[in-house]
Amino acid sequence: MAAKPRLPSPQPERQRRSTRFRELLHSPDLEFLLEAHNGISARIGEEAGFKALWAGGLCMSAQFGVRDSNEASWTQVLEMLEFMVDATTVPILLDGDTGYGNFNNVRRLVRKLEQRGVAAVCIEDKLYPKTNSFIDGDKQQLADIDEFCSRIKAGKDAQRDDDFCIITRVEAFIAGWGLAEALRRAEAYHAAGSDGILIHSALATPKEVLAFKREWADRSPVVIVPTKYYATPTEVFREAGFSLAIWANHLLRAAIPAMQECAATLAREQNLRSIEDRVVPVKEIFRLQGASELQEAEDRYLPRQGRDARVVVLAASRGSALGELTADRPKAMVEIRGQPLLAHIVAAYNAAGIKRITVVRGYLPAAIDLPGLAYVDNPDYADTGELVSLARALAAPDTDGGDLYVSYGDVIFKRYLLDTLAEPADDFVIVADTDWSASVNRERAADYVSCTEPHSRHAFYREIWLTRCAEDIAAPGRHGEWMGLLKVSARALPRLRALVAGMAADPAHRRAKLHHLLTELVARGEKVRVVYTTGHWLDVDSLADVLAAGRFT
Ligand code: SPV
Ligand code: MG
Repeated sequence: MAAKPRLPSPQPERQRRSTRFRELLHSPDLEFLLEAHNGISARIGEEAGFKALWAGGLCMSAQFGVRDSNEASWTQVLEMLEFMVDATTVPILLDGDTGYGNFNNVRRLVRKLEQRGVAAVCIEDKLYPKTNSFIDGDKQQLADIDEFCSRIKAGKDAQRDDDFCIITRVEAFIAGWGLAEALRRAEAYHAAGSDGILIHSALATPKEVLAFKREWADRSPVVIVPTKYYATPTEVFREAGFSLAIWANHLLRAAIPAMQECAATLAREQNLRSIEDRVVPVKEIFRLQGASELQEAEDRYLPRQGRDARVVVLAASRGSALGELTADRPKAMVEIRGQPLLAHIVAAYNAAGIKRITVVRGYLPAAIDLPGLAYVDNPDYADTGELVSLARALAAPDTDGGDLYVSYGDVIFKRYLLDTLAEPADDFVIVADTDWSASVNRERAADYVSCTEPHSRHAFYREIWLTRCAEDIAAPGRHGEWMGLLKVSARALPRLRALVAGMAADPAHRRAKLHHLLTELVARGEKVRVVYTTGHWLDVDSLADVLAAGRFT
């Protein structure tokens, strides 16, 4: 079963990782560390149940694509460790190579590791730059014992957390020296303050490490890396009393043939079919990254406006007054400044972070084909009004989820008007243009509003409510012109749906417009909040409007 996604440890850990590492080091049982070389492999290792991880130099340099010869700088290693620490909760033992220099480099390393939450470091008694132990091991030069002890002492003096461990790695067997040299070095490192000895061997049998452990006994914990003597039963290590066994490179070695095979197959077959069943679905990557935690956090922290909001754009009518311009396309697709009207409307919503948009089509539906939109058709557009189109849209699942914005397909507006609509938390909100005189002399009908009070500076702090919306409201009751923008809260959406469906089913409302709906809402006791603004919108009804829209900036 898939593990629960988890944010890299936002809660305080019960115990410091350094303390847990020290406990593992001193536990009477043989404990296991798995290699990890980046954040995702570290998380995979922890999920598999490893109580601690080995940030190995070989695999970390390999994942960077460089050699295990200090080609990656120690700060690059540190950067990667930070990701690994963030991706996990278990202690990480860094393979710190030789300590990246002398005593001074080691003490700075220790401080930095503590700051980044790394539990422990292992340093080996060779010279900088190091070479991997399995490459010409016997040609490798060991560090001077006293000089290496100065690295250990400086590291121990530098640590601020008493539980931070410095493991010292004895390379005497690797370099072709015998048991006596290994013991002499281990003794000196122990005296210098080392917390445990990693005894390394490149033999195919555990002969050397077992001989060391017999002589060393329990002076301090002993760590092994059985890469070459892999065939040895684990029971042998347990009986010998080793403290930690490190599986030092196996995640990367497992990944390499999988990647090689995948790459070769894709290069050969030039399609994904045969590979799909052999790779994890991308959702497994998301899980390992903790993507669902981020989604929950977005719900907690991000402003809701726009994220779940839906839009219905009513674009069913032809717009006959535009003549030839709408012979082959509906009005919503007439171009203004090189873009269909509808594209301007979509852009305004998108700019406000709203992307779930359903367009109701009627006249020449195939001509409305902008990408990324949902479409609902009203085939009866020619003898029905906007209310029926809205009813069709509200019956579609796309309009469910968050607040709903209703817009006309021939009204363009400045994006800030959406913020104006979004701000009040009321169930129904409309914007009304106080400069209604701009429409008075035009031939088309306008939707006027009558409100609880007219616009005035004194009304700035007061909430204004709709009392009626109609084409025939005369002055002085005419307080503004409705711009055709309506916001309905997610809470009120079921009520709107029921009302619209009921009205649309009534033949008396077959040609009803949206102002009928607004007036009906008020008649039913719903409060429709009115926000007064001035200008910054344009409805496109005539050729003169098309020209004016071209100048709309
Ligand atoms: C590593 O994993 O980087 C080690 C172990 O140091 S070994 O490769 O065996 O040297
Ligand atoms: Mg190494």
